[in-house]
Amino acid sequence: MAFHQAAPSLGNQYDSDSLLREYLERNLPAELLSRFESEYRALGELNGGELFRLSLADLDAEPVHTVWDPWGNRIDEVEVTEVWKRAQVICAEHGLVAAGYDAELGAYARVHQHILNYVTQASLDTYNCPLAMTDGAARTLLDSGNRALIDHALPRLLSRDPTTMWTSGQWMTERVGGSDVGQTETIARRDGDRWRLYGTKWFTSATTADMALTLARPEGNPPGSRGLAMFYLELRDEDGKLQNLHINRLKDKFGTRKLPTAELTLDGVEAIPVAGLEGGVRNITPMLNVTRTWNAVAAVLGMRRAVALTRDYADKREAFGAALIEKPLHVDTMADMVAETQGAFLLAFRVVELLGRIEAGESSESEQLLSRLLTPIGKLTTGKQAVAVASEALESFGGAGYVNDTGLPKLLADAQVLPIWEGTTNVLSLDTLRALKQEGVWDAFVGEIRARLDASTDPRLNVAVERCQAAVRHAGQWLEATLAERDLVEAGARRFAMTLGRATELALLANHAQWCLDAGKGERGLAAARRFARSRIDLIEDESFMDESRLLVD
Ligand code: MFK
Repeated sequence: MAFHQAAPSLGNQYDSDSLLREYLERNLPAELLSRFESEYRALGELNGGELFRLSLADLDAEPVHTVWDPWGNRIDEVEVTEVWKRAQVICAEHGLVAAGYDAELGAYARVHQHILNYVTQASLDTYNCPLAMTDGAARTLLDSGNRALIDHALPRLLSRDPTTMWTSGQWMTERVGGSDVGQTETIARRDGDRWRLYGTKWFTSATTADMALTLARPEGNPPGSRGLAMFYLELRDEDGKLQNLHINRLKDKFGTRKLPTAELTLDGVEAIPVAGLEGGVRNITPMLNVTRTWNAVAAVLGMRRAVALTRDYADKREAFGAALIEKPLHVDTMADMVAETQGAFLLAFRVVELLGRIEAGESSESEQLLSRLLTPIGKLTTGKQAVAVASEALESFGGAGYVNDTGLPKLLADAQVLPIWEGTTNVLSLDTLRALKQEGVWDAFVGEIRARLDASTDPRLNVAVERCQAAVRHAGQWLEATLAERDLVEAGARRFAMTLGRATELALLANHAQWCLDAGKGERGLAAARRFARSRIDLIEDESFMDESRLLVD
């Protein structure tokens, strides 16, 4: 009989994740872990089993936009896929958004929420996008202090009942401005005591939302981001019809194809100013910081999925007389993927921890400053790692990794959005510099690194400690020397931000390795820290190197 290769499969995505379980034992109070562990395990089972199979069976399905009904009425209905219908129920019932606001969990609400996220989403076809935006909208409304909107929308956004839970969109991108949001052309016009919006939104996720936060310029306001206001709107009227809003088309994207991202025309849609009639970009930044945190966790859960599939296949696939797992070169390649994934995990969850502590009112000033810096750094660093690890995972399957109906190319296509949306790597590198303008941010960062390295005392961790210290020292010197030189600091911003990101991951890995050694968890953490230490941490180059950039591109 002809040979047929067994496909990769997954087990329980909670039980098989030793880093996750170590992290929880270390960071979640025992009482909370024992309360939630069975839920994590059940979701991990669903994720690696039934939902994984469903997502493969549903691979070709895509959202369908129906513009007209049979009688010529414009309806703009969007039918989502089976996985998304299932995801709506699972995510509401398990409180994927609500858990982050569970006051009873105090500073741990965000960690609990993002563990739920991490153990479910890899099989849910980018349903984390509407969850992230819903969470961001809840945070932004709360921060705005707009009592009427909070009372009206929050119970719906935080509902655990799939029949009543709302999701929110985040409509910021226009034809003129994806990164440079200040160019927004949408106009807000008074209509009696109401406001109506007129304009086109070029990328909007997800069109199935119930409400959205968006930016528009009240007529007569000055240009630029300060002249924008943040508006709240509901997409449908009481009869469920889109109100003065057209879906022009769904985007034909490289990845995240289950996510109905649309171009919209706002043709007088009624909207409510959330927090005054200016300062819209500043007012919407809580949303950006929440969704950037989700982005970092999305990167990590995607990397974890890529590694899990690669690892399973290494047992099943034989070449040159043995299973791939017996091949030293394959093992070396996979070990790099694992070390990158573990570093990214610890950075993403550090960002999550800080968010939870701040929101619970339990953070120090230094933690608040650190959070402002690590949020963009976490997003930009993990986004790039996710693409690299997904690409390596595809290669580990040889030709099968390049064949669409194996479901494997989707890993890469879906990862590729992570460094793009919610701020590209370069925009977030500039945001890192913006964050560092605030006094005390650099000291907070250095303090975090020092504390992690001081606790990493095993001599086998010296390589990690020394390389991390050297990278942070170099980054500090570079910042001091170039901060006054606008072009130079901008040119080096990505190298600088990535260096901070990789150095933070290394410090967290070393610290985690030490904990594992002390807690009798073995030497896997040690191996991850030592391997990561040997990758490039310090990416900063000198002025003459940077000067040659233009020579190359002209
Ligand atoms: C699965 C996980 C994720 C799923 C979600 C996917 C949803 C996808 C939908 C989207 O992709 S939505 C589009 C996302 N778009 C962006 O992320 C925009 C990227 N561009 C930026 O982030 C720019 O840096 C920015 C638009 C913010 C620049 O705006 P400005 O107005 O030209 O810059 P400016 O003047 O420095 O900042 C305005 C104010 O905001 C300043 O405060 P003040 O007015 O008090 O001076 C800044 O300090 C403040 N600010 C900017 N970024 C901030 C911030 N404050 C806190 N945190 C930040 N990150």
